Amino acid sequence: MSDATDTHCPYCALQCGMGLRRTGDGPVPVAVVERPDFPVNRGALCGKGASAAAVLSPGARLTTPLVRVAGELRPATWSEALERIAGELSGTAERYGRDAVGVFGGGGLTNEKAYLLGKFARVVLRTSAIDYNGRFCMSSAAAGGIRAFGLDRGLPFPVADIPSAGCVILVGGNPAETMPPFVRYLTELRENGGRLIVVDPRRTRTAELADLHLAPRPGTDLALALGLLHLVVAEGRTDEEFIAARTSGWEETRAAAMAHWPEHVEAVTGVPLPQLRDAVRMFCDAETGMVLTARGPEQQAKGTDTVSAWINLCLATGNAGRPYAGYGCLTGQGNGQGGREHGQKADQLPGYRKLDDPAARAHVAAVWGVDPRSLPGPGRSAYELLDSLGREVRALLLMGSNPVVSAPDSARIADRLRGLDFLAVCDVVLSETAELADVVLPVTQWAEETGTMTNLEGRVILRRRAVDPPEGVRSDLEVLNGLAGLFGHGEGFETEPEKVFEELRRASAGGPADYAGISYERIAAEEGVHWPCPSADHPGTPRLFLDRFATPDGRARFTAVQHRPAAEEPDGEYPVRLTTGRVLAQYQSGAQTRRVEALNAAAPGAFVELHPSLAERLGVRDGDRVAVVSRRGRTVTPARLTAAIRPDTVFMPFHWPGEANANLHTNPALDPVSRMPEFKACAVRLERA
Ligand SMILES: Nc1nc2c(c(=O)[nH]1)N[C@H]1C(S)=C(S)[C@@H](COP(=O)(O)OP(=O)(O)OC[C@H]3O[C@@H](n4cnc5c(=O)[nH]c(N)nc54)[C@H](O)[C@@H]3O)O[C@H]1N2
Ligand SMILES: Nc1nc2c(c(=O)[nH]1)N[C@H]1C(S)=C(S)[C@@H](COP(=O)(O)OP(=O)(O)OC[C@H]3O[C@@H](n4cnc5c(=O)[nH]c(N)nc54)[C@H](O)[C@@H]3O)O[C@H]1N2
Ligand code: SF4
Ligand SMILES: [Mo]
Repeated sequence: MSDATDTHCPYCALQCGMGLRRTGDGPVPVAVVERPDFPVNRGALCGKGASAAAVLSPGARLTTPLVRVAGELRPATWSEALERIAGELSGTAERYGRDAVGVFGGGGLTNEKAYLLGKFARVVLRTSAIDYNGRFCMSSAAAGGIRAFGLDRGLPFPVADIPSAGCVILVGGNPAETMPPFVRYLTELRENGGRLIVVDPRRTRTAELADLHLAPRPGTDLALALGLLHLVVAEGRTDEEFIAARTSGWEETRAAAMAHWPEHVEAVTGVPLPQLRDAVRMFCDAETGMVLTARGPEQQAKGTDTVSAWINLCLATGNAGRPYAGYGCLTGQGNGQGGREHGQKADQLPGYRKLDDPAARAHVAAVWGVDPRSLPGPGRSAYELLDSLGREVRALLLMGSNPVVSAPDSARIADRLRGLDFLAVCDVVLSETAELADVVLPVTQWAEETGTMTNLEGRVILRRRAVDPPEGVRSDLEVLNGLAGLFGHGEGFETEPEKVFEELRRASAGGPADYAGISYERIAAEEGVHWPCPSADHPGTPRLFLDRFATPDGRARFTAVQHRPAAEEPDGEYPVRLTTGRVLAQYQSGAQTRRVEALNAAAPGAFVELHPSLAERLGVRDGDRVAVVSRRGRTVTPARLTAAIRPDTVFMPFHWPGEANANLHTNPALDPVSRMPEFKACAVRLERA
């Protein structure tokens, strides 16, 4: 037995198991140690997880509330800070109406926090203006999944199933940098004789592992998937028995794909026709196939249709609803999955219920002890909420996001935040968004508190408190309890995570994401429990859809989709495509990881990645500072030359604020269904700086 506390990483959706051992009285109170028994990562951690304890040190984090006085953030007591927030939020509601008070959450929050934040918005503030950063993450996959299967769970199978598939197509994901311990499932797949196809405009470290790498232009995945489906039909490789028995809508989808000629697809995507044919053969020759999407195809203004097109390919080839086959999305944030199930999304109630469904409202209102008619209706999506700040929404409570760095068209959003009458931010560090706040509340972090997270497999896991938080810091649950109390709602806002979870179980009971049978004890005993799990004697559901899909008739639905260009295509003035994403050693807006020395040494700052042939035309050498100019902004960063990227495309990571922030360029064109912004495709011009 080790003396370490079993818990999980504070960062991404793999939620790697790790141990925390107390180290005594140094500035960092615990050391991260291996936890080889946890099945998902089997002991492996990436550098971010291994160094996560550094953010616990007092030098890195906030330890006292801050209140803006005469233009400056100054230390304050908890009661001053909480009273100021409650006073401003209620004053705003009185002056402008309840919907003028907004709430913005995060997919990194535990299930308990996400649940209580949604309840706070609906029961205490009674505002419809709540959404969260998960909208920027996997919302297109969620929308596509619901449209086809009637249910959205990132992966419908455990990651350990992946090596048993015959062929995996990974579309726009770079787990070698974004989920390193996951890569072993891809290498095991190949060791077992399975094939791997990677679709990415860059030859990433992940693409290096593949049997076949397709490098489309950013924003053309929908055309690519339609082209593959055309070839599947043309070569007679559809699974007619499966289509007849378990799907609906094939004829329209078939017709749409047949109207989509492979030669046209080659021209639109830039992927040579022989490679399209190879991909179809590899996928159809395999006994079972999986398609996994990540942010590449999803973060587009047509992300939902793009996901549907890839799901159509799975359905047409019989690759769904049976073992070692199917469509899945690699969820991103630590609780990207659970965060979208328990009510911080604009249209949602706990258990993945819909806010506009009378039965759902009645069930949740009964658990909350309120009149269903008192619950507000659905509100605006994340970007639309942020864009309304200072106009419709005049005061905002923000918990677990840093939109000054991570929102599309970030200069505009920073202006909107500055235009607010009042901004309160709960964070562990003084993020770029917290710097703009009127009140900043310092909260506990992962090692200092207990709570559940739901990983990319729909596995509900338990993070355990391993150390006491420093003096002066409170948990998000305590913050919500304190604020609710000031609004006269002393009851119903528990501060004990397990009590909140018990209430969440009841609120989710009978909903699509049913947690009723999951308890802290079971999670500990079983290394996590997969939802849906409706009762204590139910084993949980690692694999979905084996008997039926979650649609009313049990059949998976095809959706006929058409390709369309990116919202902003290159032209004479802005001739180059910009796409954005991640590097190994930084996480998201960098609020946490930019405070870790070892990670900054590995990834010290922003850059723009471009092909040597484009660089030559511009007269730019490796390391030169270049200006990237778009319709929305201008950034200056060092050039990084690599033949691994398409010559017509440049790539910027988005982890850094200020003059190099990639989101100064990104286009907030929204997907009509998921309201996802187009992070992965806009048009720019490069100049020597
Ligand atoms: N190191 C690190 N790991 C992380 C995170 C982090 O910030 N840093 N964040 C976590 C979160 S929240 C998320 S959502 C995941 C994201 O995980 P990923 O989706 O793997 O990450 P990205 O880098 O955003 O995008 C993946 C790939 O999409 C490619 N791409 C760009 N445009 C297109 C396109 O139009 N089509 C296709 N097919 N591909 C395209 C990029 O070149 C990139 O290699 O990572 C999680 N893990
Ligand atoms: N250009 C471009 N932009 C992107 C993307 C892209 O691919 N390209 N990807 C998008 C995606 S997928 C995502 S998920 C978003 C993420 O972008 P953000 O929402 O900005 O995510 P983080 O940087 O993780 O911000 C989380 C903040 O919450 C704090 N925090 C962490 N844990 C807690 C907690 O328990 N409680 C509280 N109160 N605070 C906490 C952290 O310190 C940090 O300041 O970025 C999006 N933006
Ligand atoms: S892969 Fe994700 S969960 Fe695992 S250690 Fe790295 S950041 Fe943490
Ligand atoms: Mo994400």
